[in-house]
Amino acid sequence: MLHLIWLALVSVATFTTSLSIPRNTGGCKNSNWIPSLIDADLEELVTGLEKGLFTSVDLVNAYTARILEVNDTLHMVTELNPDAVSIAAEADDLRAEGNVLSPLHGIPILIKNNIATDDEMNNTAGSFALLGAKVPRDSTMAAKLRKAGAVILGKTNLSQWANYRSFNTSNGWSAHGGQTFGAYIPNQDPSGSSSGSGVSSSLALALASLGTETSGSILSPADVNNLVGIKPTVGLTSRYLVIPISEHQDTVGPMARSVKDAAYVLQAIAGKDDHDNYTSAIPGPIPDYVAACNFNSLAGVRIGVAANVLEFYGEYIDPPVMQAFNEAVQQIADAGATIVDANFTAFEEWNDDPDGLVILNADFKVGLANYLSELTYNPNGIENLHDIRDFTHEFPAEKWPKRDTLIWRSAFRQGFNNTSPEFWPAYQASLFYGGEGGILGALERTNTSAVLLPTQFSAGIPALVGSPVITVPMGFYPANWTVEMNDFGNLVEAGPNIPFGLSFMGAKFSEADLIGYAYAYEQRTKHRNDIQPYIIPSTEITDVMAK
Ligand SMILES: *[C@@H]1O[C@H](CO)[C@@H](O)[C@H](O)[C@H]1NC(C)=O
Ligand SMILES: *[C@@H]1O[C@H](CO)[C@@H](O)[C@H](O)[C@H]1NC(C)=O
Ligand SMILES: *[C@@H]1O[C@H](CO)[C@@H](O)[C@H](O)[C@H]1NC(C)=O
Ligand SMILES: *[C@@H]1O[C@H](CO)[C@@H](O)[C@H](O)[C@H]1NC(C)=O
Ligand SMILES: *[C@@H]1O[C@H](CO)[C@@H](O)[C@H](O)[C@H]1NC(C)=O
Ligand SMILES: *[C@@H]1O[C@H](CO)[C@@H](O)[C@H](O)[C@H]1NC(C)=O
Ligand SMILES: *[C@@H]1O[C@H](CO)[C@@H](O)[C@H](O)[C@H]1NC(C)=O
Ligand SMILES: CC(=O)N[C@H]1CO[C@H](CO)[C@@H](O)[C@@H]1O
Ligand SMILES: CC(=O)N[C@H]1CO[C@H](CO)[C@@H](O)[C@@H]1O
Repeated sequence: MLHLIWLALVSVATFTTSLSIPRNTGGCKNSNWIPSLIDADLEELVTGLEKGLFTSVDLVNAYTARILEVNDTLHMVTELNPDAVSIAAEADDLRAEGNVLSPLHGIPILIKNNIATDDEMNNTAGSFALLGAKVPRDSTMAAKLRKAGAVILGKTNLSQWANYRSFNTSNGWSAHGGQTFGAYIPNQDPSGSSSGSGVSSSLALALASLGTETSGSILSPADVNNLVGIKPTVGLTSRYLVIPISEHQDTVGPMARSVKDAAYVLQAIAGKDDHDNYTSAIPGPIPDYVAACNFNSLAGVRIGVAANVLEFYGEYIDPPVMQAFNEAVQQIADAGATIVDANFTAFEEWNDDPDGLVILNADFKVGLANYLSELTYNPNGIENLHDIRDFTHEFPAEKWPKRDTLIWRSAFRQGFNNTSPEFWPAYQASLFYGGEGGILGALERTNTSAVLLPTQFSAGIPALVGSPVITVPMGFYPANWTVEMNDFGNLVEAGPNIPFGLSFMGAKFSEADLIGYAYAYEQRTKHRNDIQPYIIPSTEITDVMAK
């Protein structure tokens, strides 16, 4: 098993048949058809709401019951929003008056527990240090969801501090939320750091969820939880009042069961924000991401394969992944695309560079202090990384030293932060590996519109330049695949039935194009339907409807 440790501890995982549950195929929908939640897409829910077949309150109650069915096993949601039912009732009232704010109106969404809300819910990044802290207002992400009429149903568990704490821990573990597990094999490594968002979306515990990514934290949990994940261009979605790792690399994006649902969510959250000046780089109006979902969008397009990255990993690429990838490339060619090599010319150089954490270390110290300075109530008086380290070492539930804080030590040992002159050359090197020597150079030189890789290899390079990536389910590990544990020894990292995805990497702000290609591939393959989780909540909308 190849262990890829990007900044967001990506672990590779794994499949097979298991139970075969009948799925809604879309056939025989009579006019009062109520979809099964694991299969329901946004448009089906909206149809049901419009026809009055069920209400947003019903949706909140159904999804909540589903969460409670599996929370003891999977620990994917850390807090439910105590106001969710009343928010849904308001959405129902507005709809009854003909006032529908957006396609997400009245639709429950879960958000990662590093995206702040100005309500009863805590925003902790999984640390007890921030339990009870208050923010001055909603994060821009939460505000945009509310403005779209969505119901923020709860907060999802994550790898603590978005995985920026320990070199030896487990994906999906936080002191405050416990250990999240994936649903495709018992004790599955959910990957991270948007672990709870991944598990929750896959089991339809909400329509979709928001995750955050610094390097792999949306893509990797989407990969192993059988999901579509969109890692947007840094700056397309505001990070205001999101607990940061790196202003240069952090981004917030949707994790959903289909490309179109993810597109709807991205539509609601993308856009400029005075509180995050990286959003000022957005070129022009936000495109119509939903309209970009076009079955024919691969026709006549040049698509690259980062062949030298595949060669670099060589025998470490698991045969089921390589086989599925080769099939995917063929299907994309069959859909009308021209396939060419689009190599990342500095890939080996990047891999050999020992300075992998310099940018993040530098950004984290400053960004974290900025976030903490925004708090209007700070119960433990935590102002900076030193305070957090001290708190973590002294507070038993933080499980130190079993869960180490060695990433922070590396940040302290690096004497400078992102305001110092030393930062600049390191940042330029990083931009070179990701840009000219990475994805941006590859796109430019080969005149391609997107570059493909198996998702487990796709996060690191685009992270360096903040360029977008979309992952779509591509396959799963077979029944005879050997079970392997993670290094920490508590999670099944590889084994039968574990899904994996295909990534489309593009130029900055090319999300609409990537969504088109991803949709064209998804609609031709529908690999999400190939496998079932071993645990599926059973509550459906009809179970909670007032009789
Ligand atoms: C937030 O944390 C506080 C302190 O532990 C707790 O009392 C409160 O119930 C939490 N909020 C929610 C919505 O769980
Ligand atoms: C945002 O502000 C920072 C600090 O003032 C600056 O370094 C950066 O270039 C700005 N970014 C954009 C996209 O304007
Ligand atoms: C790049 O590819 C597009 C088709 O995707 C084509 O129309 C265009 O002429 C090509 N440009 C160059 C410089 O080859
Ligand atoms: C890309 O890399 C592969 C593997 O190293 C190599 O065989 C191929 O020739 C390269 N393609 C181009 C166009 O340079
Ligand atoms: C960043 O570094 C500068 C220069 O060394 C220092 O003055 C500043 O306090 C540091 N900021 C943080 C948040 O550590
Ligand atoms: C697993 O099964 C596949 C065919 O289904 C076979 O090609 C492969 O050799 C088997 N692997 C092991 C480790 O038994
Ligand atoms: C990681 O932690 C586990 C559990 O504490 C331990 O068994 C293992 O030896 C550690 N690995 C390393 C490389 O420190
Ligand atoms: C925190 C929380 O909501 N936990 C719930 C998990 O599910 C069980 C039922 O199985 C509830 O009793 C817990 O309250
Ligand atoms: C809401 C919820 O499910 N919270 C759970 C998170 O995980 C811990 C254990 O790790 C449970 O005790 C909580 O109930």
